[in-house]
Order: sequence, then C-alpha cells, then structure tokens
Amino acid sequence: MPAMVYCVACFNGRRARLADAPGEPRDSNLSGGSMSALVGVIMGSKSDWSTLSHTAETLERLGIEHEIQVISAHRTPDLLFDYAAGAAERGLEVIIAGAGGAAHLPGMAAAKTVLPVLGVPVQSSMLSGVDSLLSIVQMPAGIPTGTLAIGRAGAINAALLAAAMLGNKYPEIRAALEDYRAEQTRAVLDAPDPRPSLSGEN
Ligand code: RP5
Repeated sequence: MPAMVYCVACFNGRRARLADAPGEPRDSNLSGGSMSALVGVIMGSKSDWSTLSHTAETLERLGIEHEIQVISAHRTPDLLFDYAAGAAERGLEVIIAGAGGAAHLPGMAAAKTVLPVLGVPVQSSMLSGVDSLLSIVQMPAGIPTGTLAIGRAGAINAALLAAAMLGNKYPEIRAALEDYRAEQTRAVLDAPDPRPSLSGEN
C-alpha cells in the first residue's frame, strides 16, 4: 500500500487525503481546517518533494492556504488537464508547478488555465536542472509560465512571488510578506560576521 494516497476522483470539489507519511507531500489545506486553498502546489513526482517542500514551508510561514499534489504531465496527463482546467473554479488563484528533466508540467498546466503558473525547475541528477530550467522557460508567446531559479531558491521564491501576487488582493498576505522581508533583512544586519563561532557577536 502506498504511503500516501490522494482521492483523485474529486477534483472539482475537495480532495481527500487517505493517508500520508512524514516527509512526503501532504495537503495542508485539508490538514489545516476548512479554508479553501489559494495556491495549488503540484509536482511531477514524489522525488520532487525535497525541493517543493521549501515552497510549502514558505507558504505556511506566510499563512497562505495551499494544497499539495503529485501530478505528472507524462504519467498522468489527463489528471493534469483536469486539475488545471478546474483550478480557478475551485478557488485557486496561483499554481506553483515543480518538475525536473523534461519538465513539461508547468507549461502544460499554464496551457489549460489563465491563472498565473509559476514553474520551479527541480535539480535533476543527470543535467543538474539545466534541462528542467530550459524545459520550463522557453514557452511560446501566448502561454506565459513564470520561471524561477533551479532548486531550493526557486522553490522558496515561487512561494514569495505567489504571495506578492496575492498581496494585491489580500492585505494580510501583503503584511506577512513585508514581515518576512523585514525579518530577513534584520537577520543579516544582526549577524554580519560570517564565521559561525562569532555569528551574532562583536
Ligand atoms: C519529472 O521527472 C519529475 O518532475 C521528476 O523531477 C523527474 C523524475 O521523476 P521520478 O523518476 O523520480 O519519478 O517528471
């Protein structure tokens, strides 16, 4: 039995998480209560979770309701189409899609929705994520896909960029983003010495 099973039959309503395991994708929307997700975080494989977990952590830190799911452009193409086509109707306002290698997930999601889609290139083992980056970034005119940096930085920044978009509509998200930035600035200024033993000391 797989460690985590999603009920994929109820995409036009609320998804059901039947079981999950620590360190694997989970649906914070379902675990967090009754609010509906604003951000859909999808990834091409469970193996992408070590990267996209940074997206989830950042969204959680900012208090942004989100849902998380493995959807493969290649292994589950019909599911991808259903998910992207129904995303706006279900209340999602931004989709973050991470994939590696021949990373078609973000672009194909963008092709099926007018919601903003942010692509996170996962660092692949064979080509270090350059393949992922190039697969996501060179979209044809007419189907934009926002493309972030490869790996952890891109995963975090996708969440922050989603927050910036949502912040135009939701004041509490704008405020959370401002706090995040202020805290990050303060952390640098408070510990200017790079040597671990002296960090924070003068
Ligand atoms: C892509 O293929 C996924 O996004 C993942 O990064 C890569 C490898 O997938 P697995 O073979 O690890 O499932 O579709």
